Parts: sequence; structure tokens; C-alpha cells
Amino acid sequence: MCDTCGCNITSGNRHLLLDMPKATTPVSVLSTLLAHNDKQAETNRARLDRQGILAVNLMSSPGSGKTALLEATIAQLKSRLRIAVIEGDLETENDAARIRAQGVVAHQITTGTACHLDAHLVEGALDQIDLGQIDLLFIENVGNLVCPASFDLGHHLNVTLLSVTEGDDKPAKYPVMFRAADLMLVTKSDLLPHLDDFSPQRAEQHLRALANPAPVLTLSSRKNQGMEVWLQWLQEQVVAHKSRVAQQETLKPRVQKEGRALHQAAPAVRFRPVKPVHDHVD
Ligand SMILES: Nc1nc2c(ncn2[C@@H]2O[C@H](COP(=O)(O)OP(=O)(O)OP(=O)(O)O)[C@@H](O)[C@H]2O)c(=O)[nH]1
Ligand SMILES: [Zn+2]
Ligand SMILES: [Zn+2]
Repeated sequence: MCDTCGCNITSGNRHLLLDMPKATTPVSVLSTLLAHNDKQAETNRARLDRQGILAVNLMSSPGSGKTALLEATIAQLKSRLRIAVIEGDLETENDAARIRAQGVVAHQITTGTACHLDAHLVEGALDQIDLGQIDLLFIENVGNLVCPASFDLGHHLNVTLLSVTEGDDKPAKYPVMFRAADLMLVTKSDLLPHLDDFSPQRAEQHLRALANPAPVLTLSSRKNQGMEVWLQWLQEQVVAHKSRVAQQETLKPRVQKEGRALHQAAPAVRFRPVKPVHDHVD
């Protein structure tokens, strides 16, 4: 288990530890927590499906433009769809406040040390939202290009953002995250003229090398470039989900379960002893 970032234990699932026997090993604690997560995720999804709500999980490294994209999306879609947002950050209500300023309901989860959301944290947030009043729920995950990809929250689709200032090789370097994408968004396209080494085509090739056929869109929420195709995609997904749940069916995101192995303790690093350095002669 990841002891350094405290990844797997959150305020949402900590209570489960109380029910575990004292002699339990770290590996069995981890697998029990993950099994509980998956069960809770199914419960969350069924709850959303009963209301015909599509839940979209936004993931990216910190600062790729998730909240900015949500602000621009809500401004253009709120007259057509009823939208709510769950925000995940380690600290602060900043992102939820930005979303509320757009006139929609936003619930902020602060994870403290955990670098991803989990299904128990999302359950608590769902309790705070009037689910009878929405069609589309965005979940903005904690900014992190590794851990969020491996946790089912009970949502339906993963959208992974890659901003042009991060480099087009990120899908190759962070395969778990980009394999999880049901849609990849190349963001901040207004900055492309200032960068001589980012190619949206190369970013897409790196995604395809992971055998991920997800669509790729390039846009700028700041300059309102390429937004139409994204808004169209979202509206189509909402319609498709309503007819899916009418047939008692649902949709599961491409959660990367094997990525959870990353949370097991890394082998201890061994350092060579170093002789003390004296900068003067006695
Ligand atoms: N030029 C440009 N800047 C952008 C765009 N979208 C976001 N930004 C800027 O990028 C910075 C980070 O944007 P956020 O929307 O806060 O990013 P985030 O992914 O929500 O960040 P975290 O929640 O901290 O992970 C801000 O300074 C934004 O103004 C864009 O389309 N173009
Ligand atoms: Zn982690
Ligand atoms: Zn944000």
C-alpha cells in the first residue's frame, strides 16, 4: 500500500478499517478496501441511473484546465441541460466557488492527503445534491496523472485532459491514465502558436500506441476554440445514456484496475554510505 501519499485510505473509507481484524496484512487491507470501493461504485452508478443522470469524470495533471473547461462548458450548456459538479482537491473550496459563480450546484470534496477520489467520497457528495434536478454530473478528480485512473467512482465516462504545455509524449509516459480515457481533450490550444514542439497529431499517435481508440478533440476554453464539437459530444452522450437506462442498461468507464498495483509499497531504496566532506584541514 502507498504509505507515503496515504492514497488508498480516505475520509470516505477509513471507517472500513475499524471492521478489519487486527492481524490483517497490508495487502489484504488493500484488497478489501478496493473490493469495497468497487461495490460502492456500483451502488453510486445504480443511484445515478435511476435518475437518468450521466456522470463524467475529468482527469488530468494539476492545472491542465479542468475547472476552466467546466466554467466554459456550463456557460454554454446550462440553458439546455441541468448540470451539477463534484469537485475534488486536496484542499480549498476554490474550484467549487468558481463553478457556483456559473450558477450551478457544486459540491467540494477535500481529500486532505489522498491524491484521487474514491467511490465512498463520491457517495457522500451525492447525498448533498438533489439528483432529481440534474441530467449531467461532472466529477472533477484531483489533479494527478496516475492514481485517479484506477478508481471506479460509479461514473460512466472518463475524460482525460492534456494541455499543450505538458508535452505531447504524456500518453506514452503515463499509460495507465491515458488507457482510461473514453475521450482525450488536448486543451489550451490558443497557446499552440507559442510552442514549437507540441503536436496534437503526435499526442494522438501516443494514445493509439496504447491501443486506445477514444476520440481526441483539441480546444481552448479560454478562447472558445473547438468547443462546439465537445459540447455536441456531451449532449449526444446524455441522450444516449437516457435511452440506455430506459432499457435497464448502463455504461462503465475504462477504469484501469491494474494501476492499483502502483499503490503497493515500492522496494526500499538503498543508498551507498557517503564519507563526510571537510572543507578545511584541521
Ligand atoms: N491560455 C489558456 N489558459 C488556460 C486555458 N484553460 C485554463 N487555463 C489556465 O490554466 C490555469 C489552470 O486552469 P484550471 O482550470 O484551474 O486547471 P485545473 O485542471 O482545474 O487545475 P487543478 O484543479 O488545480 O488540477 C489557469 O491559470 C487557467 O486560466 C486555456 O484554454 N487557455
Ligand atoms: Zn497515489
Ligand atoms: Zn480545478
